[in-house]
Amino acid sequence: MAIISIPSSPFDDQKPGTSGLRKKVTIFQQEHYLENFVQSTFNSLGDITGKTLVVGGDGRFHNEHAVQVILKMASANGFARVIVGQNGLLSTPAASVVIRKNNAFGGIILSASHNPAGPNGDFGIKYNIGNGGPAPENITSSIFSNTQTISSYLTLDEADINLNNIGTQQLGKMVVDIIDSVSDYAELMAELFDFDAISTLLADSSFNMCFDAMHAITGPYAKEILENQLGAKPGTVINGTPLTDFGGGHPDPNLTYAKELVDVMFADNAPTLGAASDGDGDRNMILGDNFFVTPSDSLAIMAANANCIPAYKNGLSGIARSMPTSQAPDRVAEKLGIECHETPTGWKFFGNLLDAERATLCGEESFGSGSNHIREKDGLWAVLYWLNILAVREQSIADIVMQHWQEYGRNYYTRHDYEAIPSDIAKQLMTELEQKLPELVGLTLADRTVKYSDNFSYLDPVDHSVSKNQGLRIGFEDGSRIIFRLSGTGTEGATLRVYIEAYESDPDMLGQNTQQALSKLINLADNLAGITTLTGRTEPTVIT
Ligand code: VG1
Ligand code: CO
Repeated sequence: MAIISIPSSPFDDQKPGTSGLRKKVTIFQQEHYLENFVQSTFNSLGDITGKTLVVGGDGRFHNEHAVQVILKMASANGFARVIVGQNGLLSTPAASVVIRKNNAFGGIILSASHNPAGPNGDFGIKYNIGNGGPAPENITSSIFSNTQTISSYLTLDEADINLNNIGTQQLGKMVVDIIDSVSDYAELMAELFDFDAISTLLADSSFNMCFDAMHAITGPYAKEILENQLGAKPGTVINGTPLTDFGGGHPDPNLTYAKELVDVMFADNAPTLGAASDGDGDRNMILGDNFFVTPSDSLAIMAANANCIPAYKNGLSGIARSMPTSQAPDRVAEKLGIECHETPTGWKFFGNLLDAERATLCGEESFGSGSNHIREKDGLWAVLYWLNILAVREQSIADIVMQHWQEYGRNYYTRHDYEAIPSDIAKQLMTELEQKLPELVGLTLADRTVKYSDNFSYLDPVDHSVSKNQGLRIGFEDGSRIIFRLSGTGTEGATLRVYIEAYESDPDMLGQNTQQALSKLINLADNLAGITTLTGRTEPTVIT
């Protein structure tokens, strides 16, 4: 049993993005590539001797190999204990639960989330800190600088351990605890929600539900909680067995990629509730019978109905949303008289607000919502939240949403993604647009007056750190907005995201088709940024 130091040299492409380092599997398979990133992470954490680390991933191709590599390196670097999900599996929210429950020093999560998997797909790795949330920018920048100077890493000259056996094993001087991947998470859900009321709802013969796990990590969690514990009909969870290539699909719960579920929910005699989660279990899509709930509306409605949920019925301290998320939650915060925060994209920016109890609920337009129960977004949690609302209100999802619009007005909202455009063209588009921004203020465009146009910069109210270049915004006097960002999770060329929002309070105008209601702003976005001219694309790859 020897600790060995392996000489290595830097890779120049290990800068963490919105949520850790994501690359093609083939990139991760290069000799020393994963090891360099793991050692650079450990080197960024100060003294780790004697500490506890949590490790797990979404089960995609390369997951198990990566877990074995990390275990040996953790032992060689001095960790005293590593807690691992059985077979190396932990959904992202479950990893956050396990870190918090065990007061671990931190955790490593292996996932490329909603990106496709398999030998030709993507892989990813990220570090979470002791509060259970994604490492903040000071740590991710330090990891990146360490990757640029690394010259060796530490590991053990040892055989792989058996990840299937729940219980304790020894690896060098380090203890490895293999735990059930689901039970800690399921226990926490039972504390937050009214499981009795949800069970009664699910037992009602007129209530049907379909949950699409998209062949990814949420399957075992959803089957245990929805079917075994809450008594949902067997078969409620579809595509519930995790596969290393996610069945060849794109595990992104939206109207385009969750097609099987969408077909079920937009048919005659559709179930009352449809839901899906992503590759690593932190996203959610909520559908009613022939009805789609926009994620931004979902956050607003969850906040407005917090009184239905045991864990939140005593009130919310605040709501936080990412900048491109629609302003629908702001109206609820205003009515509740609570704080409302606008952060850059990515869950890492919510951690400080949650820790300081300045936000209870958080959300992003990208099908993510969560609360102070952990420090990650949480797909199944959101589904249970909606189930709990339905159990209390005994109305259809469409009725609940439409009633919300009647009360607060409707924020029409859409996101247009242009995937895999050449990186230099994407950069040119953003640079030219940014140069134009100062001239736009005061102009009348698409029948609206431009109030501000800038590159969003965030001042964290808790630690006063500043994050610049978080997206180009054009805001109008009437509250409408157009936002442009480049994705920080894609692995092929660049992905341009255009977010468009307009507020409508006229009760007769609440039932329009979203794309039609926003058509003038959509055209304006194309004209201002020259999307068609520069990219040659006449329509987005994905519309959500
Ligand atoms: C996307 C989403 C962002 C989300 C991130 C990670 O980032 O827009 O809201 O936090 O993915 O989600 P980007 O930089 O590609 O826009 V997940 O489910 O990958 O952990
Ligand atoms: Co995810």
